Amino acid sequence: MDRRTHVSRRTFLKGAAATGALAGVGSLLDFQPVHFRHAQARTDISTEVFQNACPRNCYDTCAILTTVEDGVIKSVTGNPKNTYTRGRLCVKGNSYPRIVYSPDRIKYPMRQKGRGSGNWERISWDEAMTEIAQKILDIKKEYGSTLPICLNKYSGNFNLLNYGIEGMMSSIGYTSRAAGTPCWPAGIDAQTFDFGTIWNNDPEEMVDSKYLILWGVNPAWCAVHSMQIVLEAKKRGCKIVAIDPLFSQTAVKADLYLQIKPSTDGALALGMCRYILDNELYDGDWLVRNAKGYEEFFGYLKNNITVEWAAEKTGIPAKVIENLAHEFASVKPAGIWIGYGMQRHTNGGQNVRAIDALVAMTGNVGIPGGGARYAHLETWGFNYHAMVHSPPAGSLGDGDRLINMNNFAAEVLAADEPPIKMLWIACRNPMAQDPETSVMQKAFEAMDLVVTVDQFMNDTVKMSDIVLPCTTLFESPGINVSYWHHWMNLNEQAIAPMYEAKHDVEIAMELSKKLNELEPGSCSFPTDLTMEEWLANEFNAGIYQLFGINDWRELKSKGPVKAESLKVAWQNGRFRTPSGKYEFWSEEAEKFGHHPLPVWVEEYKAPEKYPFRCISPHWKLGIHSQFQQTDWMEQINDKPFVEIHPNVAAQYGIHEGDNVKVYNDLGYVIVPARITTATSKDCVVVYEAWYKDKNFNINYTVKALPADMGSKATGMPGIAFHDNFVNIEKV
Ligand SMILES: Nc1nc2c(c(=O)[nH]1)N[C@H]1C(S)=C(S)[C@@H](COP(=O)(O)OP(=O)(O)OC[C@H]3O[C@@H](n4cnc5c(=O)[nH]c(N)nc54)[C@H](O)[C@@H]3O)O[C@H]1N2
Ligand SMILES: Nc1nc2c(c(=O)[nH]1)N[C@H]1C(S)=C(S)[C@@H](COP(=O)(O)OP(=O)(O)OC[C@H]3O[C@@H](n4cnc5c(=O)[nH]c(N)nc54)[C@H](O)[C@@H]3O)O[C@H]1N2
Ligand SMILES: [Mo]
Repeated sequence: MDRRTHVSRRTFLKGAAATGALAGVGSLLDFQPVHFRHAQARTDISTEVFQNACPRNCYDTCAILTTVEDGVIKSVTGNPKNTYTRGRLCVKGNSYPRIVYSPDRIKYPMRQKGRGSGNWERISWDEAMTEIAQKILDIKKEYGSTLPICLNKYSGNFNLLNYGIEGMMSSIGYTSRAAGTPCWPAGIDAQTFDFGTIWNNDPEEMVDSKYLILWGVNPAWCAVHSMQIVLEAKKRGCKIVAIDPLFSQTAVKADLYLQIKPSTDGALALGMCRYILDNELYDGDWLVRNAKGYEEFFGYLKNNITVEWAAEKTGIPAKVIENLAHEFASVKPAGIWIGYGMQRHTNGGQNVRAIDALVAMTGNVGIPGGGARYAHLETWGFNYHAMVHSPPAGSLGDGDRLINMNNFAAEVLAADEPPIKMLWIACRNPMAQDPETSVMQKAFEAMDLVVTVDQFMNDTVKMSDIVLPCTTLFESPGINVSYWHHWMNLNEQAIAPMYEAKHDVEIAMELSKKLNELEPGSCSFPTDLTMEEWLANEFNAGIYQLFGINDWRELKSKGPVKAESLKVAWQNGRFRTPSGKYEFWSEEAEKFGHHPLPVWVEEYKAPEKYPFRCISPHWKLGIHSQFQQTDWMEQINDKPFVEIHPNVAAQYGIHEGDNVKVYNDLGYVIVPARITTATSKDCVVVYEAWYKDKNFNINYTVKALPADMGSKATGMPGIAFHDNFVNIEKV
């Protein structure tokens, strides 16, 4: 599921010479880029600073300043004009030059003789385009349809122009599409039932919170700029509580850490609600003015929930739950940041609804410093000109065929009439990031042609027939907004494309040219726009008004701009639910097969054979399969590992560094042990990531188990990555 489609179609969609150049890191203190001595001695150097925008699928979506000397990137740093980025980048961002100038980059189009063989040969762009275009036309002839062609694209690059990949597919006819998202859909549906959509307060005003619960979220690694804000709030007297099964780096910094049993967050929130109800600590005025169905919710609490029960479910003592509820309801503004990690469960959506209820019941919605903060798409109202295209005249069929991204492999294999024969993969690494890797392998093996567009030889590229090299953010222009903060960042082209790399939209234009050359009229994707024209076509009056500009070119001198009017979500009390109120009772939820109220839904339990829950959260030194393979990261982080509690390790005779097999019916990984009390006796932890040249992927053990929610907003349910049960043994 792409971010865009939440906004528009809610129903289903959203040079070689410089290799090895020394690339420095901007000073974190004064924002001045570090220059190298040998460079400073020269007098004929042209130095320019460009604005760039980190396009990763990350809360922080940073504004970057890039110093370029004689066409070579010398340093990157955060852009201080964006007060969220505040002049600093994360460890990954600071390492960007190592991505750009990595000797491992895919440099030109290549064809592999035998998928997975490693037997690659260089081919020209023209050869690549001819082979791909011919295959598309052959498929159309054989099946009378382009449905055997399937696109799988997601979050490798959220530059608005990258939606041109979807546009290219639409331009050849009706195709099969990976729909849904592995990321955040259960929580989106939950908030859609409660509020009508997702919309979080400006994270920069979190400094005004008096009480902040970080619930299943790890900003110390996954949103480092927000962690600064959390710490500033703490300095100003805000109490910080972290709720997580793991003693994360975020939890380390909190005033109070509660180690909750995974997937029982709804029980904790409902237990707190019951205490608040019994002690009349709720905000009755707010409820009367703004809420629908709170009486029914109160009735549910009285009949079904007790604090003692919540203590039993969550493993958190009743007294602690009472104290937490008391404090949360007695201080205003109090806010909760609901993470994406906590909703990757079979009851994840319901648990988010229960937390929303706690925030609403205490009148913390619509106020600065408060809120049930999850995400937003309020700044995403672009034209999607690159994305929205009609199929060529005379195309057969009546629409795209949707393949659940969260069960992609099995659905690709099962697709019939017509079957799926060709995959186009861009901004995605399904061989590493998706569940049931062995089934994914089979799906790839069943194809006639797999084309992957990427920068590095990752697990998916290894299983492709043709790989096409794409530019990094520094080599093509773009525009980026965030699903968390309220800024818009322009991305300028800072250097010429490396080697033979092209932007995905340029690749789409090339393919369109070739298709029309071979069969006139077979592709409707425009072929004559410059990248700046593609960019200009994304803007409209609404976006200009929201960001207070008249033309996107102003960003070149002005720098990043912020949508100030969005600051406090739901302040006007007009919710986007069917009733216009905050809905404790949601008929919309009922329509999607859920209880209309935020109720407790039992968590997925460990089967006897596999007693440990394997949590596979996000890692600080990479974002999914990106960054970790670079030289700087490898120096500080050369191998994956499994975290095991000392008692469990003792029971299994495992010592620090021993190789451990983490396995279940689906598959296994063998990784060294790290023994730590950061995890509980019930959980082991393996961070999801791609390590270069290492046969490692925790998703071999992960089942394509759906989360409870996601279908309303994204067309497909989310995925319960953290309801993964395994056993361990020393090998
Ligand atoms: N460095 C870095 N930054 C990133 C990313 C990355 O890979 N690396 N990924 C980006 C993306 S795509 C996303 S979606 C976000 C993710 O951002 P987060 O949601 O912050 O990250 P996760 O690691 O998925 O999960 C956060 C926490 O949820 C906890 N958790 C798991 N199950 C439960 C549960 O049942 N209850 C509770 N209370 N907690 C639970 C995990 O232990 C983990 O500590 O970060 C973005 N930023
Ligand atoms: N076990 C487990 N698995 C998970 C998760 C988890 O918590 N646990 N988290 C899930 C989540 S939240 C998410 S969001 C997904 C992310 O899954 P993906 O979207 O697949 O994530 P990435 O690895 O960030 O990006 C995929 C590829 O895009 C490439 N790329 C970068 N820029 C460009 C570009 O401009 N063009 C093209 N064509 N390619 C580019 C990168 O090199 C990379 O190989 O993973 C999910 N997988
Ligand atoms: Mo994600």
